[in-house]
Formats: sequence, structure tokens, C-alpha cells
Amino acid sequence: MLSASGEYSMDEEDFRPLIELLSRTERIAILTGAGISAESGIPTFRGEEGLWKKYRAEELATPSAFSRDPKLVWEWYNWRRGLIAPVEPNQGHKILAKWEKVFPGFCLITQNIDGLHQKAGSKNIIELHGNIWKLRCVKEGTITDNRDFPLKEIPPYCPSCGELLRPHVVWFGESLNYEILHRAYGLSSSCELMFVIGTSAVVQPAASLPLMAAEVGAKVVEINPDPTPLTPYADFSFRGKAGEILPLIDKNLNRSSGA
Ligand code: BJW
Repeated sequence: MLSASGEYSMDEEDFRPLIELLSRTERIAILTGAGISAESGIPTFRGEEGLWKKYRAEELATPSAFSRDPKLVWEWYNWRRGLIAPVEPNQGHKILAKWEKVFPGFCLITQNIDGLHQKAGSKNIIELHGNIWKLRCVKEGTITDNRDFPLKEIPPYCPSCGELLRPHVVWFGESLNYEILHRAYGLSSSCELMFVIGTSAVVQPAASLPLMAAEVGAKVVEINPDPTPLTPYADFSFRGKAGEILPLIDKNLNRSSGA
């Protein structure tokens, strides 16, 4: 929390108002971004160590990049699948998986495609930007699970029609799946409290979800080591790593509920 002196420090007192709020809150929405997986060793997109520092999004994460050079795009995704495959969920993912069982009106919306929330045990996940472990036929639209690393062929082709397969992810300039987005809108505009964890809050339409929640009177809790465009709208801003802040909140929750 930002102290009066402008320094960030965290003690149990900082969590008390949030813990009190949580004790009388039923509908909790969570929005996660790449930052929650950073402590598992997966690079984020923006910032000094981010993927977009080394790679150009326009050459790798757009439909036109894929039309131009599907092999290049697939080589990049194959490399990222290799980074993600051996990685384990961290404390942040695990606590969210636990909260799904603890809070009756809990929902998890993620921008991440890495599958780490599932690996941590979360069951009900709204994946806004798809999943790197799924492939989609560009002609038939069929989606298949595929965990091969390395991929058997680059680029891969559809066994049914012979057309190209693409990663089942949402690239810049592409619309998000209508049903998924509308579920996310519905949950955001009906929650009482939203945690926004590890996202730079710049990519639309995901970045609008917390604002939608705030508009209907929900409290917004941001967990991020750095400020974001959302920070001025957050009711609580915990400036730290998800894998450190979430366990602190969870510990205080347990204490106040006597668990
Ligand atoms: C920690 C931490 C720790 C570190 N603990 N935290 C102008 C205005 C408005 C919109 C647009 C515009 N021009 C174009 C658009 C649309 C565009 C967009 O929003 N662009 C903005 C960049 C301006 N959006 C789209 O194109 C979307 N589609 C769409 O809008 O359709 C309609 C439309 C089309 C065209 C024009 C207008 C409308 C689709 C977006 C798809 C995003 N796809 C990607 C790639 C997915 C596949 C893949 O992975 O390969 O999704 S891009 C990338 O960004 C990825 C992420 O999900 C997404 C968000 O990133 P995220 O998760 O926030 O990560 P970072 O790296 O940005 O931030 C990490 C944060 O974690 C940081 O804040 C750290 O501080 C923090 N952190 N360690 C907690 N331990």
C-alpha cells in the first residue's frame, strides 16, 4: 500500500479493510494477466523483460503476420510452448484455485493463454485470449487440444481437410469470441468486487472490464508491482507481486474466518 510518506510497505493493518469487505462480499470476479505467471518464469509482454521488447507484435501476433509467414509465427509459438510446458503454477495461481472453492460467487477471467490456472486446479475459467495448447483449423474452425513439444510439423496442418492449423489465441485486430466476451461483461457488471492481478490494463476489451465493475459500484483491487492506467480507479492498490500479496490476503482471510 502507498503510505503517507509515498513508500510502499505492507503489514496486516493494510489488509484489514479489504478482509472486512471480503467477509461480506459474495460475487467476486478476478481478472488476471501475464504478471500472475511471471513468478512461474513465463515472460510478460510489456516492460523491460517483456516479449514485445524483443519481438514485434505486428510480425508475430496478428492475422496478417500469420498469412504472410505461418512458419515464422508457428516457430515463435512453438518456442513459447517450450517455455511454458515445464512450468508450474505459483502461489498466486494456487490461491485463486482455492478461492474458487471458498467463495460461492467466484469467477476467474484471464487474458493468459498458458493454462497455468487450470494446472493449479481452477475449474471455471473464462479465457479471453484463448489457449496456447489448442490448435484451430483456419478452414473448418475445429479446435483440438495439442500438448506436443516440439510440434511434429511446423506449420501444422489439419488432419481432416489439410488446411493450416493456427494457435487458438486472439491476435491484435481480431475480435474476441462473442459468447466468452459477453460472459465476461456480464460477470464484471454484476460482481461486487473485482481483483485485477498482473495486467498492464492497456489491451482492450479486457482493460474495460474493471471499469465496468467500478461503474456498477464494485470495489476494484489491483495487485501489481507497477502502477497502471487502472490504478487511479482502484479502491485498493497493492503494489507487489501476486505470489506474495495473494498469500498475505489469504492468510488474513483464514484468520478472520477462524479457518
Ligand atoms: C506482475 C508481476 C507479478 C509483473 N505479480 N503483477 C486503440 C485504442 C483502443 C484499442 C485499440 C486501439 N488500437 C487497437 C486496439 C485494439 C487492441 C488493443 O487493445 N491494443 C492496445 C495495445 C492499444 N485490441 C485488440 O486488437 C483486441 N481485439 C479487439 O479489440 O477487437 C476489436 C478491434 C480490433 C481492432 C481495432 C479496434 C477494435 C484483441 C487483443 C488480443 C491481445 N492478444 C495478446 C496476444 C495473445 C496471444 C499470445 O499470447 O501470443 O494477448 S497481446 C498480449 O497482451 C496478450 C495479453 O493477454 C495481453 C494483455 O497483456 P497483459 O496480460 O496485461 O500483460 P503485460 O505484459 O502487458 O502486463 C503484465 C503486468 O504484470 C505488468 O503491469 C507488470 O507490472 C505486472 N507484473 N510481474 C503481479 N509477479
